[in-house]
This record gives sequence, structure tokens and C-alpha cells, in this order.
Amino acid sequence: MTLIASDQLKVVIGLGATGISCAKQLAAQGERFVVLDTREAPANLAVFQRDYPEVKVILGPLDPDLLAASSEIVLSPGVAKDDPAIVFAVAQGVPLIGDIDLFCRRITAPIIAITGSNAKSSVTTLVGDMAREAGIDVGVGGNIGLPVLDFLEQPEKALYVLELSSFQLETTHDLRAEVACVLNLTPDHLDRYDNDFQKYYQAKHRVFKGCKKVVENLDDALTHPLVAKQVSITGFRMSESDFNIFGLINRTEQGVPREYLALAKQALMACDEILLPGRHHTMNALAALAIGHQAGFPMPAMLRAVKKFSGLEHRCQLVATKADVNYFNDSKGTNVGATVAAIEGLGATLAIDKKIVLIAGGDGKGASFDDLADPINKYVKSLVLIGTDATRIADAVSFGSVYYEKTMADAVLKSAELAQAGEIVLLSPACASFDMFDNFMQRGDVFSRAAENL
Ligand code: UMA
Repeated sequence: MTLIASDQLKVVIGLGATGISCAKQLAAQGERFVVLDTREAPANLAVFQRDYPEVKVILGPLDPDLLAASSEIVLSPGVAKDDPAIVFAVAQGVPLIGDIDLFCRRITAPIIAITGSNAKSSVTTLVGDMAREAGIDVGVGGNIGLPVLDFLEQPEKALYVLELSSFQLETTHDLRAEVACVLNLTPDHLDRYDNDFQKYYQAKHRVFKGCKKVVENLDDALTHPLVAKQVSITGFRMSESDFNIFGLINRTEQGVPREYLALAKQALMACDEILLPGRHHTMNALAALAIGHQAGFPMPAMLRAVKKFSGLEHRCQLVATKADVNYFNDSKGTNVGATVAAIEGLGATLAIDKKIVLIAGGDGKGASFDDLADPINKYVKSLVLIGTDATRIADAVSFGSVYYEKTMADAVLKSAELAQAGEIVLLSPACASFDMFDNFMQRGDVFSRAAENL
């Protein structure tokens, strides 16, 4: 056991991007702290020790006595809070927080908090674009890839739009968002929640704690917030709009039917003005409009942002067209819900006799693949499977045309053989990438390069 002389010593757990941002912040505040990481050799160690030679770093399994003797534990999202040493310390009354709480203590600007199983990054980015179009000095960060504490290196913004993961929300107690939204809820990260969807649901719904306004997805009852009556609620859905509900309206212009994004009975813009293909992008636009509306953004600025939005890398991104086959990189599709959305979104854009060749597989994080069966049977002609859970996917969907490949390059070659003109090759793995790649970005890059080189 490591002895701590004072009870005012904080502990930062994790030497990833979050842990380093927390350490930087505590050092700037003149706080006493140590940094722990459960790994023997975290990648950032040498750089951290060079920049903070005075900060003690302890590696390896977490020491329960050290944690119990600390005044506060600041936990990184990649470390489960049910580690026995953390459970022990919390039982002794040590506060457990995360970087989001540290951030909220330091800022006064309002926060728009966006979570959900899928489309978080796209909607967060689009809401940030809307704020910029409206002339608001906005910071966009969080799980999207920018630790929130990094914002404190610049003057405070007028507004923060944050993507928050269930892991971040678990350790967040004092968010008090101006607008909060759970975009959708399908199983993910169940390996971190004892295979208990209820626990994952509860973590996500922490986003509503103390919020002023909420947005709910009326097509997904699991996003319905249990909040006090005075909290203002706006909804969105992929059917007819209504009072205080963003949705769709059909209008016929010179005999031609056209679908519009709408609020109440007012058509806002035609759906075909959205640059990105797929129904899920229509839904993302409605979600962002509802969130921006709750935040008080002017409608013309929001619509300008929707019309300009060209999507994010690795999220249903068109990366190549070869022999009239479109190749989409949805490497960020790391869970079943994301892949279902990608298949249904792109499938609905295809001619009736055309289909998708789907490349999927990787590390399924213990999830069930059963929900892939219906969309695959409806829109997919062939499945090309890679990675650790390839056979588990095949077993779950009981589909006729299945191929197994060892590398992404081979999977792309096989898909090119199978797809015909007018069809789609979609990488949407429904799995994490760690069994074959460093991260989903690298997986997407390898796919995109292979498609470009065909
Ligand atoms: N790790 C250990 N021991 C430690 C600390 C970390 O083994 O003591 C491992 C974790 O298990 C994980 C990796 O190191 O595999 C990184 O964990 P971390 O908590 O240090 O992660 P950060 O680098 O701080 O990045 C985190 C988010 N990562 C995770 O939640 C795993 C990033 O989201 C986020 O962009 C960043 O903070 C800034 O907020 C990534 C992510 O995959 C994109 N998120 C998941 C998702 O979107 O599904 C939740």
C-alpha cells in the first residue's frame, strides 16, 4: 500500500486523453494529485512524465487502500467503476467523479448535452454547425474526440455542445444541461453493464439530471425522459409533424410529391436538400433541429447548417464509386443499432431490384446480433464477415449468402466481385475494431483505401 500523508490528495485514474486533460487541469489549479493507470505501459506515459515530472504515476492493478485514502477520484471513461478497488473506496465515502463534473465546476456557459447509442457524433456536430451559423461562439467536444477540459485552455465559450457517452455520464453528477437529449437507445457496451440493458439505460438517462429543456425521440420510447413537469419537452419523429413536434410533411408541387422536414404544420425544407443519402440522415436533421429549437437558435440559421452538412468521416461516408457500385465507410458502426440504421438508411435509397453487400464483424462486445436478421434479410444480398465474432453474426442472422475473409483488403475484393452496378458495398461492422485494428478510424481508412484501389 502507498501511504498518503494528507486526505486532500486527489487521484486521477487513466493516462488516456481524458486522464491527461484532468491532470493538466488539477495541476493548473495547484491541486495535489497522483495519476494511476491499470496498464503496465500506457502509451502516453513517457510524454506525461516529461511534461509533469513532479506528478507521481502508479501503474498496474488499482490499490483499494490508496483510493480509499484519497479525497476524490477522477475516473476516465475507459475504466469501469465496478473495479473492486473503486467500489471499496466509494463504499468508504470517497467521491467518484469524471472529467465532465470537473468541467461543469469551472464554466458558467450553458451546455447542450447529447447522448444515445448511435448518431451522437453526427447530431452533435450538426448542432454545433447550427450554433456557428447563428453567430454563437460555440465549443463542440466530449466523446466525439475532444476532452471537455481542453476547452479551458481558451477563453470560455458562449455555449458548449457536448457528446456524452454512458461511461462519461456514469461519473457525472452535476451536468444541469440547458438542453439534454437521448437520441436513441439500443444495446451497446453490455460487457461494461453485466449484460444488463437496464443499467446502460440508467447511465444514459443521467443526461437529464437537473436539465432545463429536453428533446425526445418519439419513435423510441426508451428515450422518453422522466423529468419534472416544468421541464420543457420537444420531440421529433419520422412521421407527420405536429404541435411542438418536428417530423415530416408531404406536399405536392406541380403534380410532383415532395417530402419536407416540418414543425407543426409548417414545411421547413425539402428532405431531398439534405446532401447525405439515407433516411437516418433525415432523422439526424430532425433531431438537431429539435435540439437547436430548444436552445433558441433561429430557424433560418439552423436550416442553412442542415443544407451544408456533408457528414463525418467513418459514418456512412461515401468513399469510392467503382463500376457504378458505391462504397460506404461506416466503420463507426460499432454496435448492432448503428449497423441496423445504416442498412435501413441506405437500403431505402436503392432501386427495388438492387441490394447491399455488407462487410461486418470484429469484436461484438458480448452483444446479441439477432436484430441484424430483419434488415439483412430485407436489404442485403451477401454478407462478407471478418474478425472474432464473424461466425456469431452468421449464426444469429441465418442468411444464405455468407463469405468469411481474413483481412479487410480481401473482404473488399470479395465484395467487389459480388456487387453489381447500382448496388452498394457497405462496411458497417456492428462490432468494435480492436481484434484487427488500432481503432475504428484505422479500420475505416483501410476499407476506404482498398475501395479506392480497386
Ligand atoms: N485503459 C485502461 N486502464 C486505464 C485507463 C485506460 O486499460 O487505467 C484503457 C481503456 O479500457 C480503453 C483505453 O485505455 O480501452 C482508453 O480509455 P480512456 O478512458 O483513457 O479513454 P480516453 O483516451 O480518455 O478517451 C475517452 C473516450 N474513450 C472511451 O470512452 C473508451 C473517447 O471516446 C473520447 O473521445 C475521449 O475520452 C474524450 O472525451 C471514444 C470511444 O470509443 C471515441 N467512446 C465509446 C463510444 O463512443 O462507443 C464510449
